[in-house]
Amino acid sequence: MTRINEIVTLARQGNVSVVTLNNPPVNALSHALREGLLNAIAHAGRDKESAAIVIVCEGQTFVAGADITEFGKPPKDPRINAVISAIEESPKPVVAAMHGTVLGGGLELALGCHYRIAVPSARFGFPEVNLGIIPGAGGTQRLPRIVGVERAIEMITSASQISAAQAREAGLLDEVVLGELLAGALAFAQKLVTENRPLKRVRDRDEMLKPVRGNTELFAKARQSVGRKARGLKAPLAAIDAIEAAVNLPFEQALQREREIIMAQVGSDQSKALRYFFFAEREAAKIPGVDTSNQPKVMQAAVIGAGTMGGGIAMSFANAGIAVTLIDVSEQALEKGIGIIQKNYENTAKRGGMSEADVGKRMGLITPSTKLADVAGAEVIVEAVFENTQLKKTVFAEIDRHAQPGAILGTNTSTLDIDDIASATKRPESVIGLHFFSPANVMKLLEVVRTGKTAPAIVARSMALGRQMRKVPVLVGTCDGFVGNRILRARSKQAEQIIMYGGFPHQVDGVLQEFGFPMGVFAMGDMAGLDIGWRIRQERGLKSPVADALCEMGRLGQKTGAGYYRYDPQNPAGARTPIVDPMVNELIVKASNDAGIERKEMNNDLVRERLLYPMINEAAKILEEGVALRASDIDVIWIYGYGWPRYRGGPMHYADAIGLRAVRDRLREFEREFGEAFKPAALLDRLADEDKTFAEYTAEVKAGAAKLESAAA
Ligand code: T1G
Repeated sequence: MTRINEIVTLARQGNVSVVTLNNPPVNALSHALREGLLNAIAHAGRDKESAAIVIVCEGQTFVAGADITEFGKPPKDPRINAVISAIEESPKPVVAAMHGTVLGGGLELALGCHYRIAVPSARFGFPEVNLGIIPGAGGTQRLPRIVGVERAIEMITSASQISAAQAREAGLLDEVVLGELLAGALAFAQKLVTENRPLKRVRDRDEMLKPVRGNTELFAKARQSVGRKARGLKAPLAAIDAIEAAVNLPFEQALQREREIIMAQVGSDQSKALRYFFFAEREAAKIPGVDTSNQPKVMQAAVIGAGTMGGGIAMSFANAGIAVTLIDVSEQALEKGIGIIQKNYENTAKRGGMSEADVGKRMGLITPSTKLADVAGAEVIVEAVFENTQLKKTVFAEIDRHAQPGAILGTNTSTLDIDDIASATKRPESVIGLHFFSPANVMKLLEVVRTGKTAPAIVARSMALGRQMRKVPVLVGTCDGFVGNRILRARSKQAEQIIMYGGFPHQVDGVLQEFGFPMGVFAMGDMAGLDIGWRIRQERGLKSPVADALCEMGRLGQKTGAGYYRYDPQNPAGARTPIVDPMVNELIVKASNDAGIERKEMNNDLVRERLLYPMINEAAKILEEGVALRASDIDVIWIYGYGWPRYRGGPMHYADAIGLRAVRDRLREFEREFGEAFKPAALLDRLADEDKTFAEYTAEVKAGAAKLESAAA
């Protein structure tokens, strides 16, 4: 065996050279890997005893793409394309032997090989658009030559993965290896040599392109449907440009076109934001001083309350293969809750999202009960009863009596004081907020809310449980509204102010949708039901002139056919599509007059800044209070829980991109004109004065914590 460099080795077994890549954790195509691979191919090429070459990887996966940490830095030779050309031009057949998740540059590398084989569990895909770029090493050129243009467009613009069986069926794989991968690869390579099989260069294939050459309609249609789904993300449309070039231009020219497109994208705001988010999402799982990785898997859970949230949470447990007891003291409510769960699963099966057998299996994991004592066998209990402190305390006192020692006692409250709820037990250190988002079986975000008393072990197990449930758990501290809702409240307050001072609901919602949110504030209020906010305002003695007036008129939103907007079941654009109602705008103008407010027209930029800057300001307060560990955690919460467009990175990344001084100065202008509510947070002021970013502040805090930790060690 020859060690080419620290992560690439070369060995020969009989007359087959084996190049082994070992760049943990995901064999990313770093500079060292590219260099090592290129040298290994050259080395094997010169070896007279070698008649074929196999490329295989150590670790969890074959190459999972380019090294994202190298983006934005000066590129180093050899580039990926040079390595792939060397493989493609090899006088000996090169076989990619794959396992794990073969993604992006990894799949491009395989497409540069003459043959591709994999184990049955391997998965294949081009996730580049999730990073705001297109495949940049020939993926848009070679993939359509094998799987066809339409399938290539679908795979690259959706970033979806396909299985080994699907890849075999699509012609992407020459063989699925049932036994040990390397042994299968050696036998396959041997066969190529013995049968003197041709060196199939993908770039030479044209049979899948010829039929669509010049077919502009196909691409126009693709742009239309992809454009609709992309909602402002640019990369999927750019990918269609590159694939169209593959069809209509000579290979090298089209490859150059692909290169030009990706080089322009790498420096784009969208790609910077998406790459930031890629690492932010992974960082959120890491809690200083708490080991969340080696935690035991949860086998048995219990959920209390079979309402909308309780039912969705029980489904999330079952979807992750965790047995769950769904408890509701009311037999009727339990029956209704179980019925809704069954219906949800059956609807998913009808849409082909799961098999009938899966429906049975998931339902089999959910055990209904009316007895609170049945929490006894659960390692985690999630209380999801009506949002009332006294009721929750009664439930927690009961849970405390029956739950096993060490059980996680979770509450799904979104507004109430968790310390107060925990005080109803003798083990407040076991109590934690597990704040799911509606619909809980769909939404990925899980706000894990620790109190001052929550034990680190409960935090660690709750974070691990979140990942086991295939959620994105983010750890936050307690405060009114935690992180997500507290920032949401800042935006909702401004939205109400804007319509009182000159704007209208459709303008506010239009600005947010233009920005990339799936839905605006007022349309979302109508969807959730305006009575929820109305009840909370009445409980807290708060007023909202327009919203209160609408509720008093019975306009509670979609469920009553009218709220801020009107809804028409016959509407060709859809029964849930908001229709602007002049009556509501009149009501708003009257409310302003009654409040003695002089209305002024507002342009969209002003509306956008008045909605988003107070959010950033509230987030800065959350950060300085330590309720969020990192600025990036706030971004993960808003992207996974509140529809902030991923390609804008989240409110904190967005603020850093604008510049904190500009945000702070604008807030000061608003403070002078609209009052104290816009007063910049102390942290925002400091960072603006020091010309720093929230990301730098987070790095400072992290370094400070590490220093303390090592001093304590
Ligand atoms: N580059 C650098 N680091 C990476 C990485 C990558 N491509 N992929 C993962 N990591 C790090 C990650 O930050 C984490 O680090 C650790 O590996 C484990 O990741 C030319 C230009 C492969 C499915 O987009 O989707 O190729 O937090 O926690 O859940 O056309 O990682 O431990 O310090 O996610 O087992 C295209 C991205 C690149 C794939 C594994 N490829 N990765 O999931 O582990 S662009 C991607 C993933 C490209 C070409 C273009 C997942 C995974 P840390 P993890 P996992």
